[in-house]
Amino acid sequence: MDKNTLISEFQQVFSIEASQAVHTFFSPGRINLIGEHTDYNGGYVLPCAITYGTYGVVKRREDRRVRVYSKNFANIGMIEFSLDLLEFAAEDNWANYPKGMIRYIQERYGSLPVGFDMYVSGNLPNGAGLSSSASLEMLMGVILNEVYALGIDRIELVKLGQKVENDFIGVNSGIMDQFAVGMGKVNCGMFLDCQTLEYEYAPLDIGGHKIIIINSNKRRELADSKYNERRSECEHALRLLQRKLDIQSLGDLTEEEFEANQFLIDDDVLKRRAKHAVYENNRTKKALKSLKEGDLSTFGHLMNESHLSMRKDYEITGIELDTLVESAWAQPGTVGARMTGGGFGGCAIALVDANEVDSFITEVGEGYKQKIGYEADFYVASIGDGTKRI
Ligand code: GAF
Repeated sequence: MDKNTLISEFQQVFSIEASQAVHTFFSPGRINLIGEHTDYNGGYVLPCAITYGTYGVVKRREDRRVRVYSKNFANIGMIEFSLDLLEFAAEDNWANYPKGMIRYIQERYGSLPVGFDMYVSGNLPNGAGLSSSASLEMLMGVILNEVYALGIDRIELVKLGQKVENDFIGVNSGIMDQFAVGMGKVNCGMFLDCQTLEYEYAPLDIGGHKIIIINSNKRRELADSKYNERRSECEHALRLLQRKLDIQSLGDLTEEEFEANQFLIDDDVLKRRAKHAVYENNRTKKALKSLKEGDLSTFGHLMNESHLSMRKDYEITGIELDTLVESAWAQPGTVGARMTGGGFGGCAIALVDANEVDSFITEVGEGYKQKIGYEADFYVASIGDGTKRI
């Protein structure tokens, strides 16, 4: 998106003269290569930031008002509130994400001296599971940090973003999305230990391959409540295992330890949820190794196993994502494919030979339309940096 266009849209919406200085920022979305529903289980994830995301233009005000406007929610119009009254309000819709971030930053780092006007415009498909909400949270966090020179460490901002999601919005998500959005690095995956927050960047040497993002366009109905349900199922399974094992999280278990102790979980559903978490965690470690060794074929195989586990044991895929992924597997040139993100709709990703991308899109697209009745959208992913000033 062109910076000058963004600035002139901002000036128009807020009736601000062209001569006044403004600040512009970009915050990405994310895909997760592997390591799904492992973050809140104390495990590993391997996401990357993408070059689609959310742009923000900001100007400080002289009073304590905040006015925010999103081009993507133009129907909602301008939303206005005070720095001194930052409560969740359903009618404020998307603005609750920045509002929550302002609130927690003020609670921890002191009151901001003045409010601001902010124009937001994004090119991430909404509700597609590419973390448009984490993108907004981190956008707001980085803007406040830089425009008000607060000097907050980036990882602290990531944690505050998660707190907004958990405590302000009410989704018990882990830390992966805010971390990927805030810490992204061009052409790199991020291997993160969600228990210790130790991480390393893993260069994505995928040779003549592309990562294709496929949006199922299936609305993520009830996704938040089902997400919270999966999380509590894992916590329940953990408590049952802890009656005998000295572990902090499911992420502490090897596959063998799980198999030897799974009898402690006397419920089939809980057992399958825990099995996914344990096996997915170990797959993520193997995936990092294969990436480092340039062994894409093993990497692709792990992606496929990850999807199967989410279909069978975690039960979060659904007919739309299964149709996309199974059709992706059948295409020549596909190295691996899986759903990405929280599930219950949203996106899949596929690692595809660059020469086969066009036919991949045609074949998978047509098959999907025929079976599901509406279209999927395809994007060729570029892996970019985390939230930054532009
Ligand atoms: C969502 C959550 F926000 C993440 O924390 C993570 O749990 C993911 O689903 C599943 O891996 O994106």
